[in-house]
Amino acid sequence: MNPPGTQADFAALAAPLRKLVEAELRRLIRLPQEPDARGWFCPRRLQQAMVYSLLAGGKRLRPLVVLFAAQGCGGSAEEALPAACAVEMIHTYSLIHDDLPAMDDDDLRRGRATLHRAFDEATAILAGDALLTLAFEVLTTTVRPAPVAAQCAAVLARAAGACGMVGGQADDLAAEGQQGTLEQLQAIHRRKTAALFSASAQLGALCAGASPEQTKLLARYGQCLGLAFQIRDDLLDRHGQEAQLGKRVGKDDRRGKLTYPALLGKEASWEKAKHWADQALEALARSGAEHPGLVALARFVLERNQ
Ligand code: GRG
Repeated sequence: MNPPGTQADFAALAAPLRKLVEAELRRLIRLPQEPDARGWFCPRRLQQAMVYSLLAGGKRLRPLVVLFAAQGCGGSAEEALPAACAVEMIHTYSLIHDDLPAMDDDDLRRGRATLHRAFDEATAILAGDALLTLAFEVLTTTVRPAPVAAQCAAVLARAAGACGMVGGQADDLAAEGQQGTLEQLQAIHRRKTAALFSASAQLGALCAGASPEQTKLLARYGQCLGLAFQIRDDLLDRHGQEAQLGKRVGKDDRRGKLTYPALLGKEASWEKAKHWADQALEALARSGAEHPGLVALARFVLERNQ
């Protein structure tokens, strides 16, 4: 194969791992519907709502980062699979909550009605909460050995929490309608989006027993990849096709969001995205975990139309 760089290369590398992830998510999301010895069970409507969003497609990019990183560090996809699924659960919860009327108030996600539109707002909030907590149940009960599970849980909690994804989202909402700077925008992207990509790469490395140095360089790969990904996302909101993306476009400008195209225009935004993809590849090369899937992903995030 040529150096992995085209969308076709990425699709070929991703397909078997996506299949693994889909099957495992399908298994993990089946929660008890009948009371156990303590009388605990998951209400049917809540279960349906969780399934509706988690199994609605999605590119599964973050789980792929986990699995490619694990393989790149000499581990197996199977041992990193619970971590990959945990990351996807957190990502899905964030999308459900992001779509709520109190936040972006969206009606379309992954090509279908957003969860609060298909069910109701309270159910959407609870399904998001339940996916967030299920992610940590999966990590702490399935990743082995237990010290690695604890490390993974700490990395993921920090990335998804108040100083990471949730904090980035808070600042993103606060910046609406404001005249922001490039520094502010980058600080938002680092936390809102890139932190979870960075955690994904770290989790893969941790599950494969990588050295602290290799784990750190993969964390940097994920962070840079996430920054490139979010700039492309900003560009797609302005220039992309709703049918391909499965979500509404043009929302950022309507809401007065602080975005790269709003601040820098199309060409300079594209250059920034390319810069971060190059930085990702540089960190990856230094890590010695140059899995072709991780290389291909750095191009995919720049060229994607969905
Ligand atoms: C805690 C109340 C509460 C809310 C949390 C943290 C948060 C809300 C939202 C996260 C912010 C967010 C949605 C960032 C955007 C990242 C992004 C561009 C997501 C889309 O990712 P894709 O394209 O989606 O990978 P698919 O559907 O393919 O998985």
